[in-house]
Amino acid sequence: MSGVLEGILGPGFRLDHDYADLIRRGKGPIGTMLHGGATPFDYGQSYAVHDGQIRSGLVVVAYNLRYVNPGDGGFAGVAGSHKATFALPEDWKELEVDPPRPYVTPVTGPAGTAIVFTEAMSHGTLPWRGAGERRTLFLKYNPHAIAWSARFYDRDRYPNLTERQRAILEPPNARYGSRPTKEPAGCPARTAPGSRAAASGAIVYGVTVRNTTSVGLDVLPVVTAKRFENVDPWLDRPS
Ligand SMILES: O=C(O)CCC(=O)C(=O)O
Repeated sequence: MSGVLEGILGPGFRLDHDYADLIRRGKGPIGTMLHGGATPFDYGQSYAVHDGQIRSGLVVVAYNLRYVNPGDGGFAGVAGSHKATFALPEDWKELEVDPPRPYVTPVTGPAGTAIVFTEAMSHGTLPWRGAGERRTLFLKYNPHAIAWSARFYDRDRYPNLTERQRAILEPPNARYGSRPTKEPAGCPARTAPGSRAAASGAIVYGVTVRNTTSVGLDVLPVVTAKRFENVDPWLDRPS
């Protein structure tokens, strides 16, 4: 996963904030309105392609801790809207409607699926109709100099972090060479192969990540799905 994030956010990307959502039925904690979107322009939630390379502001990795089947609801996005130059009309945004919006694509997947999307894409939460609870972990990442959240991680609260994990929790700044909080330059080496996590795929808070679905981060005007058999284990808890 760190390779995917590095490719989009550049070296030195940072974890901006994280939370877990649990939905029993119907609307989730943030309601059912589409939000995000590339227009009006917002540095923190922007999307661009430069020299053939995708660049983005806030990028989300949402881990399904439970199965999300077709018709269950949950995450959905408007494919291609990360490149929109006109704002989505207000009366197109409510997702609790019947029939469903034809321009909204639900993203489903088994427990362990990681959905990667840019906040520059119009997206939201469809009402939950699944058999059990919807349980999702959200980890939201930024380029090194940008913050969405006004609160930063206190790295000293987590004494067993690797250098790599400390670098990812660093507050926003230019990452210039001589700054006082300097971590190893650029992107430090990844966790050595052969670790507990590398042996089993990545373990993220106890979830084995096998499928990664990438939405809105491709250069095609469609929602695409990518599969990664092995993802980097840097998110694993230090043992
Ligand atoms: O999956 C969801 O519930 C939507 C999440 C969302 O809208 C967000 O992370 O901004």
